[in-house]
Amino acid sequence: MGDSKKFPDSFVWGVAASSYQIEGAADRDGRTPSIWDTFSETPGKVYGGHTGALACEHYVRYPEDVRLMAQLGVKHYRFSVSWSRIFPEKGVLNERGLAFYRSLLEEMEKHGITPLLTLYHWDLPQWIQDEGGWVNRNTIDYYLDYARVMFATFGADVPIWNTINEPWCAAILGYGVGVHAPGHTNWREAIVAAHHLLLASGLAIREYRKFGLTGRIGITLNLDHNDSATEDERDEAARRRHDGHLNRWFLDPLYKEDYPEDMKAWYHPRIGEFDFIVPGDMEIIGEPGDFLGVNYYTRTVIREGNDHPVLLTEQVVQEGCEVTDMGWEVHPESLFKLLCRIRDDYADIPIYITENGAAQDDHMVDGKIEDADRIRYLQAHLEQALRFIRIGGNLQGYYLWSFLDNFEWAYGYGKRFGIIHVDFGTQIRTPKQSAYWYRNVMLAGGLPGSD
Ligand code: GBH
Repeated sequence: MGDSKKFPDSFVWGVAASSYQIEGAADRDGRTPSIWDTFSETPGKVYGGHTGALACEHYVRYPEDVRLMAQLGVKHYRFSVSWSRIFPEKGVLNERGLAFYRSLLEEMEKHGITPLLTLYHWDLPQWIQDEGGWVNRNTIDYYLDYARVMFATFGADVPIWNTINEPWCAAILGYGVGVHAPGHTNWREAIVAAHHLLLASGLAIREYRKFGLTGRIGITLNLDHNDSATEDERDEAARRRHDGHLNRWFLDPLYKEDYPEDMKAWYHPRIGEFDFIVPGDMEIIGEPGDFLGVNYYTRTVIREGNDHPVLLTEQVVQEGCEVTDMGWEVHPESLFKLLCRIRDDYADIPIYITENGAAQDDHMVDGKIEDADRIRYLQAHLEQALRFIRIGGNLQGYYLWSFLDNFEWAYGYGKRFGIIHVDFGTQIRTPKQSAYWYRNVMLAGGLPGSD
């Protein structure tokens, strides 16, 4: 491998996962149900009736998993904590929950793997949902109690923290579209929940600062680059609404301390007053984090239509565009455009790509688990990441989604994102060809091939 596609020496190469998607052990050591247990146990909500009750059994197999990471040369691991292991009931702190994450961190430390800890990756304790979940402003206080315990317990051992993973998914898919837990379909609830999630993140950043720790903390957003299906002004307006609800509704408050005016005007007749915004809130949301986490998977092409009842938009897949097993367009250049936009329209802040990857069903070829499409996807996206770095972009790391095949939310075990194959019958882990490819990339600190 030549040196021509090398990343900076300080670049963080990692893999990512989340608690509910891999841990299993749903009722071990005092854990109580999260909204994802409830949701996945509700008939008709998740493909095949799958649940995360067993998942990858990472809760007991974590030593093997961490060893496997180390064998592949992984130096950074982004994982999340199951909140209902820590606070299984109101006001009850569960030491056995903390003990699990202590053991996991010790195992990682032994193998020289640096953690990025996500506090919230969608598995809200059910007891909090019973009080209204993210629609109820009190949930922020419960979240801060939890965050403080985590900072106090693991602050010294964890150098990078994520407050919230993808508030758009948690709020919009959970409370507005209903395809994620808790499965509500009320757009006002969705927008209120989004506000509370952003507030919770801002307040957690403030709390973190009080601990006098030397690490970094930031939120992770799921963002896209979007194009209009045609040049028709109505389609272009639809694209702006899509962009407004997904990207600007989250980036504007974080970096401009306000929700976008055009979207407020669109929502107002549909959801009512914005009386859930209390004076002072926007300042808290604008509390600067140390970095922005970006999860990027696909570009979206939008036109006016009736698929989306609130936005009056429709999504199309551009003819001839390659898609992954999720049906999502493979569009690496849009990652570059998105990164440039963050820098140009918002802030020149450090960015970590906290997730990027592809769903692909794999197959055996000559005793190897072949996933050439995934390798091409990863290579192409990392090339665009490098392109951004080369024009001076402040991109500092990349966490590949995902380490293991896992519980893919509403798709259950039907979609595989892992670079490690998991046989969910035997729990046997087998590296796919992409895992060996990524090992070489991490080892070389750059991509194969020359410009
Ligand atoms: C992430 O969310 C999650 O953080 C992670 O847990 C999950 O396993 C992973 O992605 C893979 O799904 O409009 O149909 O073109 C991803 C958020 C939101 C990204 C919807 C793609 C557009 C899909 N996704 N988005 S589509």
